[in-house]
Amino acid sequence: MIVSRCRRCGVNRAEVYLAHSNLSLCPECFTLLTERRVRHTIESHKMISRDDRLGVAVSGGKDSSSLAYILHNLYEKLDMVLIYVDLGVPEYSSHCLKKVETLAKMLGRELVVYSLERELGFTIGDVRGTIYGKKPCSACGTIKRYLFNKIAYDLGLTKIATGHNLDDTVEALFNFYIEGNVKSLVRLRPYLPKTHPKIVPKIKPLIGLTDIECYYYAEYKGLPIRALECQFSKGSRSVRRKELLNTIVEKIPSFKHTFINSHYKRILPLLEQALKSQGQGEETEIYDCPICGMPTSLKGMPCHFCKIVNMIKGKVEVKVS
Ligand code: Q46
Ligand code: ZN
Repeated sequence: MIVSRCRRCGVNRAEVYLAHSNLSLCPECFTLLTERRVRHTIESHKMISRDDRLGVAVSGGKDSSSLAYILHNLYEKLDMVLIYVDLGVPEYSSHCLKKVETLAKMLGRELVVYSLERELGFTIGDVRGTIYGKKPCSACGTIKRYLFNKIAYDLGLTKIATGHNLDDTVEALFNFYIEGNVKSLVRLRPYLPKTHPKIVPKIKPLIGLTDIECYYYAEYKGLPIRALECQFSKGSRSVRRKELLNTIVEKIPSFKHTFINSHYKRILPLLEQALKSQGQGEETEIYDCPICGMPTSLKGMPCHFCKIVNMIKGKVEVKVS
């Protein structure tokens, strides 16, 4: 029997094959290299500084759990809290909560839990039946983005780290290219700096790691990760797009890496220039939401979050925070 040895240490048995770089690695070398790659992403984009107070958005999934674990190990002295938004999805949300509680204990880090039901009196399932139709996912994205920012702002945190990885980013870019959504293509970045006093900068340290790399990392480190999927994720467009992109990777292993590199190095600078020459730079006007006071691009109107809350108010009785 031929046992392939790890290409890095040459001693241990290789268990992980990274097709994009044609590397076979043992678990130890794989986890070490993964951490180095994340550190490289963080340093090359100057994502974290010593005096940061970091919020890590956790969901109980492989990506955000790996992210919290890697950040904890790389920056042990950094002030860091985990933030979990409980969406009230039956069975799933309480299952995920247990996983993030275990993770927080394992790391000895504080966990802040925000329950939609407790704080606002509704669950994500109540979004169905409004203009969002049967799938609450796009409203869910808006709600989570708003709440992570609001919670971090209220806690005085200086940055929010999310577990968006390479697969998530390529899927989103692919979608924006198809839609011709130039503004979103320009806005989707590994590091979103502060553009308003109430907007907390966002960082994506896992942007260079694939889904499968995050999965292996979490497995090898024995991290508590959820075994259930959200009931609303079935058949979602983003899942179907990811499946489609994976069929390309079967034929061209480096496809996602090449795609993201071409976008950030070659295409993005041209798109930025084009927008500027049309007088549509990245800076959009920001206004205060008349309901919650948080920043919004909508002049004289409630922000997207408050709009969703108002919509649900028509269906169920909602506590006004
Ligand atoms: S949690 Fe929310 Fe996902 Fe559930 S409702 Fe859809 S977006 S599927 S990451
Ligand atoms: Zn608002």
